[in-house]
Amino acid sequence: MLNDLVLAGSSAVGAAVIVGGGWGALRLRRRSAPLRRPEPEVAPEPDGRVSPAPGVAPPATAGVAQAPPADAGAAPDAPPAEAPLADDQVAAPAPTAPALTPTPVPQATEAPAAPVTEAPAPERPRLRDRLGKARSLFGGYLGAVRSRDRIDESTWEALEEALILADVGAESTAGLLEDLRRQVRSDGVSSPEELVARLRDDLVARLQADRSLALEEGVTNVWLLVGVNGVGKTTTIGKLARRECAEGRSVVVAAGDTFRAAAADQLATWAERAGAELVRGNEGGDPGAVIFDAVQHAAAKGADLVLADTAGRLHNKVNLMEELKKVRRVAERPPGKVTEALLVLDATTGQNGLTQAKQFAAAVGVTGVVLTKLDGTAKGGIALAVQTELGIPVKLVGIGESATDLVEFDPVEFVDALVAPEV
Ligand SMILES: Nc1nc2c(ncn2[C@@H]2O[C@H](COP(=O)(O)OP(=O)(O)O)[C@@H](O)[C@H]2O)c(=O)[nH]1
Ligand SMILES: [Mg+2]
Repeated sequence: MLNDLVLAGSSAVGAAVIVGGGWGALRLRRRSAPLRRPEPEVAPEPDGRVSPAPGVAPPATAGVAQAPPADAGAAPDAPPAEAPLADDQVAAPAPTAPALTPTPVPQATEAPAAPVTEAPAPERPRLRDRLGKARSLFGGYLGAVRSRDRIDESTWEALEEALILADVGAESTAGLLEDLRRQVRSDGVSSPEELVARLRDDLVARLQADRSLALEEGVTNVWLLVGVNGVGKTTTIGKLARRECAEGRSVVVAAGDTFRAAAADQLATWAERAGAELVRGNEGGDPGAVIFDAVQHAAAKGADLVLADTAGRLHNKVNLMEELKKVRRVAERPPGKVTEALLVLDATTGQNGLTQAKQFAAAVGVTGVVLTKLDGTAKGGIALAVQTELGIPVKLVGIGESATDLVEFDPVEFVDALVAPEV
C-alpha cells in the first residue's frame, strides 16, 4: 500500500501531490519560493471533459492524494503483476505546509532497509520472437517469391500485396517498388532471391534515422507522450520510467491524464515499481497544472527527467488538440524543456496512424513515434509509412505488456525479423 506525500507548499500551486517512489520518497525538499500555477488557457470542453474555471484550483482532496487501490491488480489497465513492492518503498507521510508560508519540513524518518535481492537483468526481448504475426504474413509472401525461378509480373504483384497488407501504405509501397524495378532493370537482377535481398536493403535504408532520445544538460527534460485513447501511452511511460531509472536517472512521472482517476492510479503502480516519483492532480483538474508542478518538483530535486502522460484525445477534436498545445507550452516554461514529444501509435490501427501522426505533429511538433502492440499485429509496416511519408522516426516499439517489453527500434533487426527466411 502506498502512502502519499503532499508536496510541501503545493497548496500554493494547486492540488498536485507527489507519490513517493523508490528513490526520492524520503528526500522531498521544500521548494524555496512559492510557485505560481499557470493560468488555464482553454475553456471547458463541450464534450464533457472538465477544465477548472480560471484561477480555481481543482477540488482539493483535503490535501491528501487519492491512494492507488490497495489491490493494484484490480485497477483497470494496471501493469502486469511483478514482484511485490518492498516495504522500504513506502514513503513516510510529510505534513502539508500552509500556503505561501515557508516552514522547514521535518526530516522524514528513514525506514529500516529491507534486504535487497538483486534480480538478474532481464534479457532484451528480441523483435524476431515477438513479430510472429507480421512474419508469418510478410515472410509467407516473400517465401513464395523466393521459391519462384524468375521475376515476372506476378512477382511484383505478390510484393505489392505483401507491402500493402503489412501497412506500408500506398505511397511508400509505390516508391519502394518503383525503386526496385529500376534496380532490376539497371543491374540486370533476375533472381527472386536477389530481389528480396534488395527489398530488404531498401527497407533498411529507408528506415535510417536518428532515434536517440534527447536529454539536455541544464534544463528539466520533459518527454511528453501524446496520442489517441488506448494506444499505450501510460504503459509506455511505465516502461520508460523503469528503463530510465534502471539506467540511473532520477525520474518524475506526471499524471497529466486527469480525465480518468484510474489513469493516475495505473501510473502510480508503474511509477512505484520503477522507483520513480509521481506527481498527480485531481480528476478533472487542469493537466497543464500537473505538468507544471511536476517540472517544478523535478527541478527542485535536480531530477533528470519528467515523463508526462496525457489524456487520450482524438486528433480531429480541435479543442482537445488546443489543450495539448497548452500542456506543451506549460512544459516548456523554464527550467522545463520538452526534449521529446513522442506520439504513441497502436500498430494494429493501421493507416489511420498516419492521419493521427499528421495532426499530432501539427499540434505539438512530434519528435518521434512509439509504435506499440507490434507483438499483436501483422501490420508493422506503419513504421515505414510514418517515417518515409512524414519524416518522423519510430524511436521505440512496444512488443508486449510487461515492463521490459519496450525496445529501441532497430531497422536492421526489424526488417530482418520480417524478411529473413526462417532459420
Ligand atoms: N500487447 C501489447 N499490449 C500493449 C502494449 N502497450 C500497451 N498495451 C496494452 O494496451 C492497453 C492500453 O494501454 P494504456 O497504456 O492504458 O493506453 P493509453 O490509453 O494510451 O494510456 C493496455 O491493456 C496495455 O497493457 C504493447 O506493446 N503490446
Ligand atoms: Mg493512459
